[in-house]
Amino acid sequence: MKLYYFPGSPSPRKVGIFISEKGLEIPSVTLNLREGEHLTEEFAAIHPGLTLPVLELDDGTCITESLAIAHYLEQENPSLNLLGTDAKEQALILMWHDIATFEGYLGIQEYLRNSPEFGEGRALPGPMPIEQISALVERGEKRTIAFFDKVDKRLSNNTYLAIERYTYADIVTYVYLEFAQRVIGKDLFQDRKHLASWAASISARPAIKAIDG
Ligand SMILES: N[C@@H](CCC(=O)N[C@@H](CS)C(=O)NCC(=O)O)C(=O)O
Repeated sequence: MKLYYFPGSPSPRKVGIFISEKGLEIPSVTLNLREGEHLTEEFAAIHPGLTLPVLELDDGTCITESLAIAHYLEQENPSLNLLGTDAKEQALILMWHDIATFEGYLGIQEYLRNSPEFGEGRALPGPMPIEQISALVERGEKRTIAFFDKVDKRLSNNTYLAIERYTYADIVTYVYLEFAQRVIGKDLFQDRKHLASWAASISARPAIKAIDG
């Protein structure tokens, strides 16, 4: 088994934290997305969509999409359940995963990938050149802020996002929060005290400290 990975980008980082939480040792190949190390024919043969992460199994099967990789690893390594033990838990975790990804992550991506600093023709990942739309910068920021307002409200009477314990929904939302702070450069903790104390408890987790060194 081999993980194609880049620790500095949100989708691979979610899987990296998941693996660290489970205490798994999976050999990895780092491709620096910022340097374009994934934009090669060699990597296209592994994943024509040209995104990370990719989990290559020993039989050559390549699993892409971070949620699918997490699901596979959870089935194979059930200890420290992160994706729910029964139908209700699983549904709530997937529900918050989707809310976070569609409302949070996509908003941040709209902001980042349509900003003048981002390379032209790369407004969406993948092999096809997609031009930027500058109006999406402002819309992306609005979506992102609205998402973290929603999370702060949810955390005002819940310790964790989806259910009463730490799950993959917390991992993805924490990674998107770090990503938003870095990209949008606003203090998202100001006036969001529940988000701030939740983030402090997540960042103190040994599994996260372990991968951040
Ligand atoms: N749905 C995919 C998204 C994968 C994705 O977009 N990964 C980004 C990094 S966060 C990427 O590889 N981007 C390559 C590029 O921008 O060229 C997942 O969950 O893994």
